[in-house]
Amino acid sequence: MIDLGDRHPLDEATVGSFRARGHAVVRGLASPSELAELAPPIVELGTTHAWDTRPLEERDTYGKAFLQSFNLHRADERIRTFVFAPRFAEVAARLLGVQSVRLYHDQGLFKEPGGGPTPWHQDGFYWPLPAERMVTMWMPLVDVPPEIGTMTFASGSHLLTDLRGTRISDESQELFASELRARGLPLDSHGPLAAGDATFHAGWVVHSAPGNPTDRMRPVMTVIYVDADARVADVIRPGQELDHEVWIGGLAPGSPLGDRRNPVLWPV
Ligand SMILES: O=C(O)CCC(=O)C(=O)O
Repeated sequence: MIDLGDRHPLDEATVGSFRARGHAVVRGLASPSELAELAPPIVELGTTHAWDTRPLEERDTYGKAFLQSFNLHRADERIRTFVFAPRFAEVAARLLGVQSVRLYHDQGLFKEPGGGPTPWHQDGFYWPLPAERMVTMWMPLVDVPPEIGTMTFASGSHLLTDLRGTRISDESQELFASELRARGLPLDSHGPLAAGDATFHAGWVVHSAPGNPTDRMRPVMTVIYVDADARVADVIRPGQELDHEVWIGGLAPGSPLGDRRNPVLWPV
């Protein structure tokens, strides 16, 4: 029985890179034998539980970027093992520099054959929480060669915090592209990733991903972590209402998070 309960070595350079650039890669975070057991249910439910399964050509830019499925850990014990992995959560806590992290939510992000690019955006736009205390783990479940496309990050953009962008769309692409050009921030990616490698990105880092011109699906599983002591934002902004309701149960502004929806994943 796989439990992913051990600690993964993390060097200071990786932590330093995350803090300075807003993203880092952690190679070999899950092993091939672990993924052989845990990835199949994610790959299956990531498509059958996707919220928008209309044909690609009927979807907007956001919808074309990926099949998106939420909180799959509730549907399958093996996916729960993956999402609740102390090994992954401990890395998230160390990168954030906090004692303890909770689950915000998980999501499958499957870029389909012929799927479109993921426009530039900041995740924090959607989150009714302090995004500077949040991090996403993004783990491909198959090897991801350059032509399928991993993410590109505007290094250091997380330090600018809220750039007052907009939801993921053609508009966010244009807005951030010109903002990044004006600021001259370096654009970095981590090259090809193997199944079980993971990138971690900060809640305010501006990021994007190219489209998938191949005939292969790009199944990626993500887990979003939040500092366990973080409180609900004082103001729930337009664009955050859905997340506020669905992921934290509409808790009042300024409230601490609860264990039922947002369980502590580290320490166990
Ligand atoms: O998977 C992608 O294409 C983009 C993922 C992303 O934007 C995220 O995880 O915040």
